[in-house]
Amino acid sequence: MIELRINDQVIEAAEGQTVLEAARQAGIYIPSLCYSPDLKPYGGCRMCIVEIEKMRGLPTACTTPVAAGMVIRTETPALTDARRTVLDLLLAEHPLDCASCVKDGRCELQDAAKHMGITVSRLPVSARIQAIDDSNPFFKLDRNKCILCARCTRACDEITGNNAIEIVDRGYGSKVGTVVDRPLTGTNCASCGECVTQCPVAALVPKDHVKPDGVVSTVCPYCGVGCGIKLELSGGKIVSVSGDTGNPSSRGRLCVKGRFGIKDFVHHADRLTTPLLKRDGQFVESAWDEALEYACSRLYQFKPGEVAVIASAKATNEENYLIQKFARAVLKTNNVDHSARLCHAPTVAGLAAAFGSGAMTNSIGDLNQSGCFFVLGANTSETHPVIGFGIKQAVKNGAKLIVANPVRIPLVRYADIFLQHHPGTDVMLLSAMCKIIIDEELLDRNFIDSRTEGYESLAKSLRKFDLDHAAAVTGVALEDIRMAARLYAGSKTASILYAMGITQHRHGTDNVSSVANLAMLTGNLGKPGGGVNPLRGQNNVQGACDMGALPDVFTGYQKVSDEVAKTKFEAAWGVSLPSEPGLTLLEIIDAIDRKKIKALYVVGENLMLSDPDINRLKRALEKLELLVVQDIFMNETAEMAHAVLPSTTFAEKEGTFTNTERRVQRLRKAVNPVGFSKPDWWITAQLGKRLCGKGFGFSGPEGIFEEITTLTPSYAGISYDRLDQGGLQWPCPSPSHPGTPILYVGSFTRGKGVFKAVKFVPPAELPDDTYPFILTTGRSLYHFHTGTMTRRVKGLNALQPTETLEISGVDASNLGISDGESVRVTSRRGSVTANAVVSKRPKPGTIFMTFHFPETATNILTNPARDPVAKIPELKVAAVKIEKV
Ligand SMILES: Nc1nc2c(c(=O)[nH]1)N[C@H]1C(S)=C(S)[C@@H](COP(=O)(O)OP(=O)(O)OC[C@H]3O[C@@H](n4cnc5c(=O)[nH]c(N)nc54)[C@H](O)[C@@H]3O)O[C@H]1N2
Ligand SMILES: Nc1nc2c(c(=O)[nH]1)N[C@H]1C(S)=C(S)[C@@H](COP(=O)(O)OP(=O)(O)OC[C@H]3O[C@@H](n4cnc5c(=O)[nH]c(N)nc54)[C@H](O)[C@@H]3O)O[C@H]1N2
Ligand code: SF4
Ligand code: SF4
Ligand code: SF4
Ligand SMILES: [Mo]
Repeated sequence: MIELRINDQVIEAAEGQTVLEAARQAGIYIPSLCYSPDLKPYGGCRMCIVEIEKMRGLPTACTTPVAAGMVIRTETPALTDARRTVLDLLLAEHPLDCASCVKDGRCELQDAAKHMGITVSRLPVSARIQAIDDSNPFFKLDRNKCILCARCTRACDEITGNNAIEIVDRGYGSKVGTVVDRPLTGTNCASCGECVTQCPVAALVPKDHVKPDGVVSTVCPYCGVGCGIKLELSGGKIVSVSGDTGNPSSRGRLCVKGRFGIKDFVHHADRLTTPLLKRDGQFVESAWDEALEYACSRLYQFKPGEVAVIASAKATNEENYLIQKFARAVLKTNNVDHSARLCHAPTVAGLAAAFGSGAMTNSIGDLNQSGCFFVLGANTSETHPVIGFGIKQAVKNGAKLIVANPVRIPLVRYADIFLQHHPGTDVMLLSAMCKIIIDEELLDRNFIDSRTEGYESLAKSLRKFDLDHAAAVTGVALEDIRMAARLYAGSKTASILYAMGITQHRHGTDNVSSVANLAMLTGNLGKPGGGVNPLRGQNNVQGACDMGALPDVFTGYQKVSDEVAKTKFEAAWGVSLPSEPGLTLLEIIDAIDRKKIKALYVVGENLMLSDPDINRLKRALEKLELLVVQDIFMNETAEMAHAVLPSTTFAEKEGTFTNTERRVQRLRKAVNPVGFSKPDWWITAQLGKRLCGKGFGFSGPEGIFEEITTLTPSYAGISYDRLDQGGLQWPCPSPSHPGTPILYVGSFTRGKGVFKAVKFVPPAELPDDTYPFILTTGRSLYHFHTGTMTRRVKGLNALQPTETLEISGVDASNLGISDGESVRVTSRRGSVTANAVVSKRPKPGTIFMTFHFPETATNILTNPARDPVAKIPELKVAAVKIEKV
């Protein structure tokens, strides 16, 4: 700390701070307009000028670093005069209708004018009127109110990396512009609203602003980034959302879904408000007591092997803990699984084999220390947008980027190398990279010798590996693979980020092993900026796995087949437990189809749209004697249920989520439950109490969390009290442990990391004469999975109203299909109809669809062929034909 003097007041400041920051910290107001703590100093508006002894002129406080002994004055006649001139110019162009402006009371121009006692400009007021851009459904750009501070354009550049807007033209004509003056929605604007947050005036404002009367800090319910959000409330309802700058994972950043996609679904009229029981094919409303009694009396009739439970990656840790406890302790079955099976099951299996545990090794915050990113099978800027911001920033600051994806995703714009390989050929691609690294001796000998085992078997397996064959199979030029290998291995630190393009294959576990091989060969583990980073998908899929909502493990991946673990849980729960691992999600469906499993309890998962081969799934579910679904909406799965139990959303409950970087974070209740809906933990506890009597007498999530920590070594040191100070990353074994931002520093969970020789297995279906195209599936920025939440958000529907089948220009013209035309896609399992979009994104021969639209149920087409280890289905490759309709 250093001392300086501002207006005769001695203040302390940290070295590296600017004069403006030091003054603000000491409570001294210096008017400013272009300054934002989130952006690089700019010195553009010249409102924050100060006088500094021994310095010439009037330097801007926002660009001047503090120095020991500085003597600064912030209010002198010269300063007032210069600021007045700036304000005169701005106010001459700015309508002075403060009283009717949505920014009244929160406007930095108003603050500055008030501070100076100014209400009108001394200059003639301009009569210029500029058109308003209200193309975006969530916010509008009114250039009449713009003061050209460039905070929005800098945010779009420095924070999001999107560069959808910039200040164009100079002098009087300068304005916030877009590419060829298009409306914002016609640009690559991602509707994240970071620009809106930055605007100091009312030039960029949300369209439906309501002044909040309260605010609650919690966590975004969409993806695994786990951004901190502030729910802003009025009259007991959410009216807006802002980013929580104190959250270490997101530091205030949000994407469109977190910022604008919440209130509409939470307060939607379609929310389930009361339990429903099916009578003569129709749902009738029922009281909780009756519905719970029905579910329990029916569940009671089945033997342990005849029931299964699906937990929810959308629900809290506490809820998932209770769900698996209910399955194991009450129903006496390990048949409990959840959507992680469709998602990162190969990660859990493959990384556990290589390292001893399977989770993201590094933290979101250390990505900026990476010299090179290898993003494969992940569309980060659309599916983990706030992590995408970080990658784009790092690349702008000099980091290298390799993208491997059959589809030209938005990140490719920033990539040094783009490998557009055929779907399902990642083992070939990664093996080729490993081979090149070994042959060219680009490996980290030291790391291999001291920290790993099995290198020889990998090296041996690659000795005869044919690189030209790999190029042919992947469809990528060998030179490009070579460049990628050299770039990745040649960087001081390199970070692999991967997701569903790697896992959702019948060889998903092999893919993950190959990724682990590559990272170990180059010593990219256990250090900042490195790592193997599986980006976990759902808001709490990491937590649902940690809580043992899986058929083979209790909490913290303690095996159900391990006598010691079983005995521990039996003692804690006071019951005897089954030791045979249960069935996985698709095995449960198989067993239902064979009428072996007769009753299913589904919490927060919409199987009827998210599982592969829906036609067959539907036939299976129709055979169930009992289907109980617990959800916030009547989804396609709930339609088939005998009983539907209404639960509350994240905004109506307490608990914890664990995000992709293993950070356990607190949720806080912001609004009251709608109707008679109840939090999932309460519902499951009621079922447990009625069926078993003991072990479910919790009065709230905190008590459940305490039980979790006593049974789960990696969570043992975490408590609600500690979480109130900010999230903690597991492993956190004791109350004084600070949590673990980077895994495997010094050693792996299993001691040494182990290489695995991997053999290439092609996808289960390859194109042939009847089904000549490969369908690959995934996500778009604006919708989430089966759409129950985002399809109920008006603005998100406006941005993406329907399914789009993306097809390359070559394929479209061969088939005579034009842009926007309706086509029928058929696989061996069924057909759907969708609108074709002729697109530069997919590789010729490959088409891309999402699975966000019930009216176009893409999973009718997908292949249930599954990975022998992780049992994940091949959602990323199905052979299809396309016909005009
Ligand atoms: N907007 C939005 N965000 C989400 C979600 C959402 O539904 N919507 N869901 C969340 C969840 S649960 C998850 S799991 C994540 C998923 O996040 P991602 O995995 O990033 O998303 P996907 O679109 O499923 O697939 C990623 C990419 O894999 C590519 N791909 C297809 N086949 C192959 C292949 O064979 N090899 C390689 N290397 N790539 C291939 C696809 O072209 C696609 O770009 O997103 C999370 N975030
Ligand atoms: N073709 C294809 N299929 C895929 C994928 C793919 O890439 N391609 N990806 C797969 C992947 S990675 C995933 S993760 C799955 C996702 O599959 P699902 O998990 O089935 O998809 P969601 O639509 O997220 O369903 C979550 C359900 O939880 C409900 N919900 C939300 N909050 C709560 C809550 O607090 N409590 C309760 N009880 N319910 C709640 C929602 O209304 C919704 O019905 O899809 C898989 N399916
Ligand atoms: S909403 Fe986001 S992407 Fe669009 S202009 Fe603003 S900052 Fe840029
Ligand atoms: S729109 Fe707002 S943030 Fe952007 S330049 Fe104008 S005043 Fe500044
Ligand atoms: S990046 Fe994910 S967690 Fe963050 S706001 Fe967007 S959807 Fe929510
Ligand atoms: Mo997922």
